[in-house]
Amino acid sequence: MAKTGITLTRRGLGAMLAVGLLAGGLAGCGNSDTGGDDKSGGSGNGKLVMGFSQVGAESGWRTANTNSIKESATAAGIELKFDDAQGKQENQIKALRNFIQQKVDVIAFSPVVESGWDTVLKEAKDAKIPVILTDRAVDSADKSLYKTFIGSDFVKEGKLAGEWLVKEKASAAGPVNIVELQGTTGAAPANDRKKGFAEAIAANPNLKVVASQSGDFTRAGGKQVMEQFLKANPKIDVLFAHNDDMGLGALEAITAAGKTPGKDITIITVDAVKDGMQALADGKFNFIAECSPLLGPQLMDLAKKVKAGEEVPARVETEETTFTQEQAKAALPNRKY
Ligand code: GYE
Repeated sequence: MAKTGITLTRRGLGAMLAVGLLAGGLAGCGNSDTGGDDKSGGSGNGKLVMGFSQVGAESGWRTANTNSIKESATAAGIELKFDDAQGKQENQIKALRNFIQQKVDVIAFSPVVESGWDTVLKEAKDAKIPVILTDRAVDSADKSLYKTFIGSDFVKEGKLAGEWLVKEKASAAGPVNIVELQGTTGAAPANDRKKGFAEAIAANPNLKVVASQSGDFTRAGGKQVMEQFLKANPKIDVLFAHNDDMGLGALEAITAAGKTPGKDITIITVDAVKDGMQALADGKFNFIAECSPLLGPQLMDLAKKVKAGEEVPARVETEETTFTQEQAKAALPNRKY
């Protein structure tokens, strides 16, 4: 993915939140939180109207992301029509068509999978409604179908995870067997994290992925697939899970199989949500590559710029770091999500 654009900083988030709270509380929760029912375009009160289609509620990351978007919309004085697609692309397409019909000012969405968006994006373009991609990318060849993309570099996250493992297992004499819990099939973070990790571990021929399957980014999925991995593979040395939640689900399967997570099996995950950081601090995980869900403030800022016809960078990248067990212990008391 192109590396142009600016870096997201979290400066200003506190101030924006404070303004939002003073302005009358947080946006409500619920499946289809459609704000006003005005169908004639605009909010009728001068506010910018944003239609936002969320993937679902599959993980701690997603919950933090939804909260960030709702809180930042309130803080920025943006009317938010929020739709939860419950993990289904068809629901997202329906939601986008609804937003087009309602003539919202800006559409933002986090595409559940990468492919299959051209038709509906073209419909938005024809209706002159700008689209901002958040968190996950689409594979459309026509880049004019959306204004900008804000989110993380998932290939880099996979690479950071793999590079840590290469160092950790540098002195391993024999084969190191790795199992991989992939995210949702076809999702950008699943495709890209797999790719980055594979590229990094190629540096040590001892490191071998012996099984790789989707756990759909959920705890239940992670637990179930890890159970299968454990049954089918007598020697598992490492688990790479594409997010914390699948890693947390896998912990149960590993313990139930009589193994000690973090010792018998080295566990690497992505995200760094609170529960993941706790597992890392407790010695059950070994390493986390961070992925920030706090995209709301920057998204609202971009929406205002896009609406005003201002130029925006093609890609706005989030700031990320990595955590070892010691670093997780230090960071945990101040972890907000
Ligand atoms: O890592 C995972 C969530 O798209 C970056 O989706 C996001 C991913 C995140 O379900 O926990």
